Amino acid sequence: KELYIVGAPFAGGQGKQGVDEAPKLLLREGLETEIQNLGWNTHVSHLEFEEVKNDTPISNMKNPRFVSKAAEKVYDSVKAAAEKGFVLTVGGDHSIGAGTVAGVLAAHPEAVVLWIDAHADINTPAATQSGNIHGCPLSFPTGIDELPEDVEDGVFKWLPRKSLDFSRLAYIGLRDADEFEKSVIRKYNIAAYSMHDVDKYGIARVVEMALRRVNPGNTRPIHLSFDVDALDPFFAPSTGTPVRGGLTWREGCYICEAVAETGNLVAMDLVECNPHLGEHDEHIKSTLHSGIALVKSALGQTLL
Ligand code: DIR
Ligand code: MN
Ligand code: MN
Ligand code: MN
Repeated sequence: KELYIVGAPFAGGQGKQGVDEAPKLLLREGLETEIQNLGWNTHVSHLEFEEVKNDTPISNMKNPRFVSKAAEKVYDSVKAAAEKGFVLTVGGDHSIGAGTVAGVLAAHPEAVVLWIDAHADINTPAATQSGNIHGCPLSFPTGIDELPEDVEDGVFKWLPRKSLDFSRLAYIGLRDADEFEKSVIRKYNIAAYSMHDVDKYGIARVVEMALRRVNPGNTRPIHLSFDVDALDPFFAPSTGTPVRGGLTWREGCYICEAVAETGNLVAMDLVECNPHLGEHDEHIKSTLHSGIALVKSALGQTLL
């Protein structure tokens, strides 16, 4: 069992520094050894992202060239790793998800994506209100981004459009989707389970329904993209855009355990841990440890 940890210390998809320090800190807190203890052979790499000068907005996107180049680097690494084994990409902000999704789909074209997040991250370059590309990554592989072919400096030109069909994307944990994103979810009938659904059905049924929608018969590989802000701020306070009313520690871990039990999980992202945020050291520690617990749950840890 080979497992590739891709450190993606990238903060350019949103406005807060610090999220780029998470990969090294998660490793320092024991991420790799915990994974080895579950029986995996680990291979660690850390990407480096070169700054881009004069990175003026394109459409409403901030830092478009920087983010596009970084996500392309992530794409290359994830694609290569996914051809050899399990890929765990550790962010960084969620803009790298454009690269992880495209990279996993390049290696596993039939894969489905489970996006666990308070947010839907499917704003288009024109629709984004914040301009932060961490709120846009899913617009590219689904092909709704509407960036013209001759876009300035080839921004996001490397990314294969429509590699992710809407029928293969499911959300769990939503509670702060933008109006535009809600309209996209309705228009394309995306399998979306909000915190209301978690309250109503319980997490076990929600995961079951999500998997049945996007992966009936459990025949396809699964990519689990976990934004730590899906968890309630009580469990993950050190994140850039916390939203109250989120998943408990156990609900988050349960999602990962249930997906692991399918036997089809091939890749995971853990993103948006920001060790510069939080009121004191305990906040940072608990956020990092929540992240590590999610990863262990996805990689075969059992409670009995
Ligand atoms: C918001 C927030 N929808 C945006 N997105 C976040 O900026 O587009 N994603 N925080 O994780
Ligand atoms: Mn620092
Ligand atoms: Mn996100
Ligand atoms: Mn989020």
